[in-house]
Amino acid sequence: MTDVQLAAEPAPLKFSPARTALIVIDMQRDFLEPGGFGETLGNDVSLLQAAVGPCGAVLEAARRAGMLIIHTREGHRPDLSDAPPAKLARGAPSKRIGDPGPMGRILVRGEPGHDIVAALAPAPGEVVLDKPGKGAFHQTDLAQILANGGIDTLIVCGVTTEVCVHTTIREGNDRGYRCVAIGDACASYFPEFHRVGLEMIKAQGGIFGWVSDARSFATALAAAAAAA
Ligand code: C5J
Repeated sequence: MTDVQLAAEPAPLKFSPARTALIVIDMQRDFLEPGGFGETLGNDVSLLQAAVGPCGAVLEAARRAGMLIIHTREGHRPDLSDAPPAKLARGAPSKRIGDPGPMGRILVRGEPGHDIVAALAPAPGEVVLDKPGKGAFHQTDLAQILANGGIDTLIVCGVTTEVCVHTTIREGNDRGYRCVAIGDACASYFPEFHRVGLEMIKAQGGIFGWVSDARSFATALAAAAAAA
C-alpha cells in the first residue's frame, strides 16, 4: 500500500502502513465492565463504552491494511510478585488488585476480568502484550517487537486516555516513535481528563504526538488502498 495521508492535529501526518503499528490499550473487562478494577476504584465504567465502536472501526481498518496489531492488557501474575507494593496498597478501594470479584481476581492474568472485551477480541496472529504497568513499554518486550517489525509510527487507542494511553504515548515519543492518539477511540472515567489529555498530546506543535479520529483513520487507509 502507498503512504497514507492522515488528517490529524496539530498537522496532517504521512505514514507507511508497513511501518506502523496499531496499539489497542487495555480494552479489558476489568476496566469496562461492572465488578472489575475500574469500578472498585469508584468509577462509572459505562463511560468507557464510548470507545468500543470507534476502536472496532480502527481495528477493522488496520486489519484490512495488514498493519501490525498489538493488544495490551494491564494485569499481574497470580502470586502478585510483579506488582509493586505501592501499587497494591494505593488508595482505599473497596477491593484491591488480587482480591476476588465477580469476574475473578481483580487485574490478575488468566482471570475472566483480565480478558479483552468480546467486541474487540484479538484475531489469530495479533500480538497480545501483558503489561504490569501503565505504559506498554515498561517491563514488556514491546520495544523488540516494534524493532523487529521495522515500525516508526504508533497508532494508539483504548483506555484510559490520561493513564495507560498517555503513558504509552509518552514512552513511545521518548523512544523516537511518531505517536498518534485516535481521540474518539480512547475514553476516560473523567470526560475532562479525556479532553485535556488529548489537548496535551497535540499542544506545542505536537509535544507528544498527533491526535486524529477513527473515521479519518479508516478513510485515509481506504484512500491509500484505492490509489495503490
Ligand atoms: C488504569 C489504564 N486507569 N488502563 N489503567 O489504571 O488506564
